[in-house]
Amino acid sequence: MSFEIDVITLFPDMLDAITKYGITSRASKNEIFRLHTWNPRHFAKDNYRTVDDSPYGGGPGMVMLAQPLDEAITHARTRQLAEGINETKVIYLSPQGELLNHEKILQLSKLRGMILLCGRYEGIDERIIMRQVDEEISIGNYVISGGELAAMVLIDSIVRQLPGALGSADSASEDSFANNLLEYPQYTRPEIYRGDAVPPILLSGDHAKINRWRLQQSLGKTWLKRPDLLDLKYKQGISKEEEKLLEEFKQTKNFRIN
Ligand code: 4FV
Repeated sequence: MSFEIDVITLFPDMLDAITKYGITSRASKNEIFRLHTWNPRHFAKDNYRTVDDSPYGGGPGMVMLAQPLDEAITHARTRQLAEGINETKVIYLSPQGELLNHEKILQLSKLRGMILLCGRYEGIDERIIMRQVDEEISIGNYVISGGELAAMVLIDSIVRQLPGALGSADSASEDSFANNLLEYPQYTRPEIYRGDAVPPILLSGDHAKINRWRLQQSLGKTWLKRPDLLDLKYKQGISKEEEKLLEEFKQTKNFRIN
């Protein structure tokens, strides 16, 4: 059963970045998910196939017209229903949306399908949000030129959670945000690079010690770089072992700092 994704966009070719490259391309070829795009311009009524107009009340820029979007979304719903998906979600990517995070991605990955609405210009007619949109999601508190890049961030992060999408080789990084810790440092050949050596513990073959070191590094890096995540970690619950490892790390750090 494929995860069905329909994307409403004026630039369908942008989605090639998902279907033609890397892990998402392989998952698409293996039908772990299926992507369909709908261009609102194909539903525009006039000869110029107009999809935007100036905002009522004045102001800069243009706003996307309701009708072409409404029809594109309706066609996407019809396709998903034909695939047996009765419960789809229409998600509008916008700066007004809920900030995307790992928890949200896990929740959405449990759906059977979703319809992603990509805005352009200043945004879309509010009546489409009222009539058709179930959720608004933002990838960050900044403005980009269109919803397509945000939609692809969402698709990529969800597809990685789908069974069979990740081969064993590329599974590790999943757990980091799963337990609110940053990833441990990674090293590969050569052992010495321009005078910098790989931490000897990683060459020891002692996997218990290596995992302990990696956990300590994840805790330490999170303490240094993302104390906000560490707060979530404490709320989620931190083990005695983890507390001890972090204290040890802080000692070495403080020792080095002073
Ligand atoms: C955005 C974000 C975003 C707003 C106007 C597209 C732009 C333009 N989408 N997370 N941040 N969208 O900036 O999702 O239409």
